Amino acid sequence: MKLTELDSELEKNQLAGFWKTRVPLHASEAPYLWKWEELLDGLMKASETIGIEQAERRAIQLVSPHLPIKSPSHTLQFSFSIVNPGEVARAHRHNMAAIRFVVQGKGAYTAVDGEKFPMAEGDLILTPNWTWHDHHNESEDPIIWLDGLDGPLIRSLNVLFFEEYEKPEQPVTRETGESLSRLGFARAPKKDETHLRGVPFRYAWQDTYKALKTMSDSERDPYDGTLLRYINPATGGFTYPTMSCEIQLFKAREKTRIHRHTSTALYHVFKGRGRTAVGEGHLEWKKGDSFVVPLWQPHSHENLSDEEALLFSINDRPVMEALQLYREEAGN
Ligand code: GTQ
Ligand code: FE2
Repeated sequence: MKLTELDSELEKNQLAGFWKTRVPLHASEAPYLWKWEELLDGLMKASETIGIEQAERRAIQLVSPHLPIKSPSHTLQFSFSIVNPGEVARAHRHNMAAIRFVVQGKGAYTAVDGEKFPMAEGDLILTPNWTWHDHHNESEDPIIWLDGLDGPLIRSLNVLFFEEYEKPEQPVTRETGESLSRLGFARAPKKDETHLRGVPFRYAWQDTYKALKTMSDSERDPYDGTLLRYINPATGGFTYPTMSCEIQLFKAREKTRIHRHTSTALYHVFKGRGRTAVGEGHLEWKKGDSFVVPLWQPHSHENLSDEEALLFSINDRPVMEALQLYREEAGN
């Protein structure tokens, strides 16, 4: 029998000979940077054009020109939301895990599973997978925050579920600050399985910044400067099983060494200006910009100013570690 005959016979029976197949290997992905000015312009126009009742969320997402999906990476996404004074973004839940990192404004709150979490610049608020959440702006000015989600990963697993709450707002059933009292201090680890998913929580900027400043004198990573992970306060592990949130500080003119790893990271510049070398090229960044460092691309960071620089980021390292796929290598 001829090989071509065999192949066509197999094809008719929904089969394929492995001799024909070349399994596609990892293809290197291109980095990309989104500038703050264009994004802010889009947000201002959206806040005039789109009513909050019209859009489930008034958010603008980052889209990589190098991917087949509308996303900045194949696992994680960034979008930016603007909520005007008096507006309520109605309650819903989904099994994408989400985070809010407040970029501009104050006097708003997100309600998560019955607790109000105040939002001001630099605060990080967690809404784990399947928790009810609605957003409120009680201040006189618009508020802008960064949404980080594991959406592309959840969609690629075809396991995305979504529910709208029966009313625009969920009832508040807990004291503000309750989660901090219950979880935010050292105590015996919880046995409760639901905590493995992550917990509703707020990391206040004041505390984050104090911790970073204290660390920066003593503990510095050669590849990441002074880096802080926002840990799940119930388990001491990653923020979520699908996503780690981190913030890092680079001192004036600090330059890191090159490495690469199998996790993908999305960055947002919270303060300062600098340059991240990725692969053959580099991304030059300043406050408000966002960028992606795709997996396995050698990269290093440099603070180009005489003041400190701060990068907030999310990455999919927890997934890579859980699947025994995490690998890291030093560069030259
Ligand atoms: O605020 O609940 O940017 O569910 C994307 C999906 C924001 C949100 C986004 C969401 C939200
Ligand atoms: Fe949501």
